[in-house]
Amino acid sequence: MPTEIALEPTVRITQEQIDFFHANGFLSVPAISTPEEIERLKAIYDRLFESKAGREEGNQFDLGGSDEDGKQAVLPQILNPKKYAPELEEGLFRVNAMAISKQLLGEEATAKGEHAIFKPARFGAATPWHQDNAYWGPDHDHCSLSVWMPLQPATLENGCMQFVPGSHTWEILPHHCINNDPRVHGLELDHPEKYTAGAVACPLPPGGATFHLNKTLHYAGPNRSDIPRRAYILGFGLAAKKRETPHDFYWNRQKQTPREERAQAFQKKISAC
Ligand SMILES: O=C(O)CCC(=O)C(=O)O
Repeated sequence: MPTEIALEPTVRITQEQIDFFHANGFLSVPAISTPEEIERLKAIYDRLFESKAGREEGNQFDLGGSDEDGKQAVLPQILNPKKYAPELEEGLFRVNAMAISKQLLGEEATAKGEHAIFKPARFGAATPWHQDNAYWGPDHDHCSLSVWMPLQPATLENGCMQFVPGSHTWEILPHHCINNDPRVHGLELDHPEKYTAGAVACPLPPGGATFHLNKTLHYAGPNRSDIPRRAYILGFGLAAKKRETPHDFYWNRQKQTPREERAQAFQKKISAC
């Protein structure tokens, strides 16, 4: 039997980059992968979206629209893509993302889930301004980050990431479902114009990555280009801490999404087997 050789990280960030991250709540790194790996990931990524992997389970859905069957999604998302393509477990991107996350958060940081957000050419919608923490359970405090890696150049035209420097130190701000439609899973910050004046855009080459904290305000524009915009996102974090008083994330209680209905129907189906 051949012995598998574990990949070693190929990137280490400097103290200056670590300080920048903690001062601003985000960091841009030019390469965590290789062109060969990006080509391999792109083929898997396209296969998963085209085959609607995870849809029945509620893990593939339209983050930005009402998510009806047969309607083209404006912001297709897959949660936990590696469940549908175990070959995604392997890769330098993952090893480098983890190593840099440990430099930023500490050695105790562990993997906290992953997802993929696709913006079809000339069609993909904006991902509105939000804080990731606004999606999560209200009874814990989190210290985590997301590693956002594009599989083609990420530009202002196709929807690169944009961040508000320093917003990671703010409270979790009020959000609502996109278009105030409770069928839409995606969240949008209330009155973004009040908070986003100093936003910074982070264009990247394929296989580069941005790192941002759980309260950093961020946005990615619509895809107005002729090429699809593919992003793969890995989460890392420390253990969440139970709060004495839970947050009131009323925006999540108002949701009634087809994604959740599919997830519940799927659970019922498998528990009946
Ligand atoms: O890919 C996008 O359009 C947005 C990604 C995002 O919001 C995130 O990674 O937290």
